[in-house]
Amino acid sequence: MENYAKLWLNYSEKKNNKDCSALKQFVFSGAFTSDKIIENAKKELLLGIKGMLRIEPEIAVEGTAVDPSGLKRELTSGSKIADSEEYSISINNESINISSGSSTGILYGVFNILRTIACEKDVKKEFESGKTFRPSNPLRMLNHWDNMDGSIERGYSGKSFFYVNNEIVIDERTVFYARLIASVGINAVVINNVNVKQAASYMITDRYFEKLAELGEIFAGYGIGLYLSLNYASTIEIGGMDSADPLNEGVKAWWKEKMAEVFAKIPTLKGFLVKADSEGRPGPFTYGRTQADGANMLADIAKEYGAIIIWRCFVYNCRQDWRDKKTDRARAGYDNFMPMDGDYHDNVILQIKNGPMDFQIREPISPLFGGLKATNQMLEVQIAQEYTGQQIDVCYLIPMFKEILGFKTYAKDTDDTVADIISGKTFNSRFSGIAAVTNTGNDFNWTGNYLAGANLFGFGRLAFDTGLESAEIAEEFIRMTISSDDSVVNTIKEILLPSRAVYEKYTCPLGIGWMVTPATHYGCSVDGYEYDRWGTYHRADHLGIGVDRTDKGTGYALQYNEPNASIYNSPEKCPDELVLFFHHLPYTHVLHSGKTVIQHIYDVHFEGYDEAVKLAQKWDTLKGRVDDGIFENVSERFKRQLFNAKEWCDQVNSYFYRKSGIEDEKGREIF
Ligand code: GCV
Repeated sequence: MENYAKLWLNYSEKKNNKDCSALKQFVFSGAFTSDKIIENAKKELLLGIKGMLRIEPEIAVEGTAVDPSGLKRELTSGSKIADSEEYSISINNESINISSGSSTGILYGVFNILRTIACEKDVKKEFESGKTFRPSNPLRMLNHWDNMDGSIERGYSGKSFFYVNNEIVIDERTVFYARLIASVGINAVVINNVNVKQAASYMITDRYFEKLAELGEIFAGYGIGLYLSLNYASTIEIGGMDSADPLNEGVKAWWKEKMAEVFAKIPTLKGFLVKADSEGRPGPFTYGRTQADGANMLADIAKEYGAIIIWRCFVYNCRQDWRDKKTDRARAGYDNFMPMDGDYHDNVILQIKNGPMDFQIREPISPLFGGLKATNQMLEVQIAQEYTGQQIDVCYLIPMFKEILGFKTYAKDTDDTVADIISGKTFNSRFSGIAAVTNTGNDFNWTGNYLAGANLFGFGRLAFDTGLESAEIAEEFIRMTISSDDSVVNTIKEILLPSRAVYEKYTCPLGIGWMVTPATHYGCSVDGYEYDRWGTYHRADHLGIGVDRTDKGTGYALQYNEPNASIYNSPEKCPDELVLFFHHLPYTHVLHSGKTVIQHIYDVHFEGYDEAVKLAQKWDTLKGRVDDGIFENVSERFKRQLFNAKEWCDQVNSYFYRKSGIEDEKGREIF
């Protein structure tokens, strides 16, 4: 018996699939080489069909050409990763044909068919007239913040399954993980924390090469590229030099030699992720150089190996003085990265967090999306629920990601959205995509709360096809992972779909985040970050609340393209859900909703708690209708969520009642 749940790859028998006659013969065809990926695709198809339909299919493989590795080909010939991953499924005379220009496309076709069966849809009907699928985003990546001592920074589901005591562990779970994430379309994974310290700095030395090569092969067998987070100051920390200046010839020579060694020893390695000049990490600023200088130096050397440098834009002053109202952390990404737009070399991708602060449940979209016009860009979201309930509180994040992707950036004159930019469409960029800080660990169910699995599943599905709806994705997850009983499916959907809005209600009114316990980031502490150095303030006094980020304040609102800049700059035009992010307003200010700011704060906190109670009650109705282990796991989390929601409700309401002295119109109990 495995020590992990098989989640959506459980392949349990599907009794409702009546007509299976078309599912006995499969043909894999197209311009691909028959390689490890094809072998894995065949294995998966056999396993899935046998498990779900109790029949043994025949599989014919008709690959016709060479399929060199995607990234390398893209760097040398200008072709696109997403083109090669496209695949089609059709049915001819009782046989199902999956065709693609790459073996990865074939594997995705197999997972598509297995998903169709697992969701008990009629395969014949689905593919009768033939369908083609093309990933929306070239790079669909997971970022692990796993440390080599086995801990996970912001991990809420146990320890790392990659590392124990500074050693890399490779076992059955590793292979299952590769299958699990490939099945939802993930094609890239960074396996170590962006804060690269201690043993992790030695990943690029022969201490770890052998294991990394083995791990890279496993991932490559499922079309997944291996990436490492890099210590920017490696020249100093492991090279014994006294500089990490990107323009220093000695530093460049060290990296040249290092990368030659690393790529020779880990042939499947596709590139590096770098957090520099951020939260105490070293970077080019130390030497008076720009972020572009740092990224380009590494990228120029990595290019020879068909590799890319993903450079994070999370660069801000984390030693701020709360008394200083001019310095604004929200401005930092744009201020630090915009001036060099066009200077980043073509195998550099800037990885940009969805909001200008840090993964709050509600933030505006980073103005770098729409600002940058000549730079490869990638969106970074967080499915690890650091600020969104820590996999205790249920919070299905896909509706939030849909909003982010759909945001109109006005990057050109058209309606270009974030999705258009990161897919490569707006600027015809060569490298782009989406990354999520992942929510997995070695807990039996991988994600702590079983329902948090919907975020892992959903992130992959959405990254592959940004057109999918949140409800569709939730339904697939539930049917494949928990139950195919229609009434169970509907009940769980009714829990997942509103859960983000519920969480926002009891934690983050009108876009004012950060009223959270410092350091751990779980639980309410209204003033926890108010007099701290992190640049995260609500600025509440007895008259009002909010941060003035308009032209009269920090000027952040003006970093957006029009018409967004004018909308955010005006308290009348700014959408309610962000109004306190952009404006300092009196408690008596009347919102678009017709409520005052203070009444809104009271109402959403009471509602948020009440709605959380209703979600928990819905879950209670599933006793005996879902697996006992799943039922107990989620029930236990709901108990903690209700305690948390009640604390948030009472603390926030009491705090603002005491500050403002204004009574709740509805006379509810405030302390
Ligand atoms: C990996 C926030 C988190 C840190 C994280 C950092 C980042 O500050 O609290 O744990 O570090 O973001 O994204 O680099």
